[in-house]
Amino acid sequence: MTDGAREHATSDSGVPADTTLRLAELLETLEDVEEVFILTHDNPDPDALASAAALAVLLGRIAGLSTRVAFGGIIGRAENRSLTQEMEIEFERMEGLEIPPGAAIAMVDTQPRAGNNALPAGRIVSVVIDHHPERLDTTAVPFKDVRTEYGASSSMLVEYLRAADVEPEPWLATALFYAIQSETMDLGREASEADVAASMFLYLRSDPAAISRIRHARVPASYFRSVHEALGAARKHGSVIAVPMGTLPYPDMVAEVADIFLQMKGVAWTLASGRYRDRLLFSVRTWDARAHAGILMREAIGERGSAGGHGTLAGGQIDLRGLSDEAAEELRGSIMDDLLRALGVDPETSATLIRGDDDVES
Ligand SMILES: [Mn+2]
Repeated sequence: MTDGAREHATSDSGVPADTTLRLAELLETLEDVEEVFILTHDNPDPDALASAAALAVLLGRIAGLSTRVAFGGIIGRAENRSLTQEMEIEFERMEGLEIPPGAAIAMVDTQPRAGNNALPAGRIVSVVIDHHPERLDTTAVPFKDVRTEYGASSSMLVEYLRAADVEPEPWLATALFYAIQSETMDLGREASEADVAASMFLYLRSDPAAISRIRHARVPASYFRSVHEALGAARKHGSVIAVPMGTLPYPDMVAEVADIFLQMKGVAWTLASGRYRDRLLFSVRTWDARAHAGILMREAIGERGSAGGHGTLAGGQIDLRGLSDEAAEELRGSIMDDLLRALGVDPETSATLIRGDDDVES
């Protein structure tokens, strides 16, 4: 093999050729910066946590930059709490936190003004690395890498690590691997070849026992209370299941509920809603790979709140401050009905899930 051929083989091993260029651009953007404040979305999921950590490790190792990683909201889901316990990085909560005026801000798995992050108004963002559709406010960001064809932001970060020759330690490989699997339903949902390549690379470097501890994390009793409530509240409208929940133990529960019912035979879509503190939360899931769940959610929520997502999964939220409980309940009902109508089913015609009429099919 000639030197040239070897060079080509190395640069071609699962990392797009332009990653080196992107990496150089990223470093150039942060050239005169000493501290980078990495912000991800509220109530972060594994993809948000792992990609934020990966960016911190990358910038620390190749540019000697000091970094801080933060998020708004809380980490609720048991698997995600267990994940952070396996990670050797400190996550800070944005509540009561001020971003140092001199720090550059990098956002991962979210974008400025996406409505799902705690970016203070008026703060300029230097870096965006994300796989959600590009937002208007991202246009002005000096370094933006938005790739909607990727199933996970974590897969993008893996390419940066590989291009920079930064070998991820087992805890980081574990976090990134788990993030990609959880975000893509084990590479079955909106996963690209890049997500598969990143997973292969990571699995060899991960700690399988840690992955097991995360996947099989113990859940609190409140989880079962919520599942019990959800089973009773679920209504089946043809192939759509709608689950109006009351108060949630933590914000992610609304997505967990939507996931649970998607497992049911004959179900194409699931919608769940519930309340956490002063927020009304919505979650939608579908098996339809050609669907536009993000657009569906954004249209249903409209100006009343914020929403976003991908083709097959999306979320939305509305600030309930100033609304009475009755008004909040009415608002929730009308948005759930709008979502059902948008999916072509009648909100008025439904069956309960437990002891329903159509649960006898094999
Ligand atoms: Mn993501």
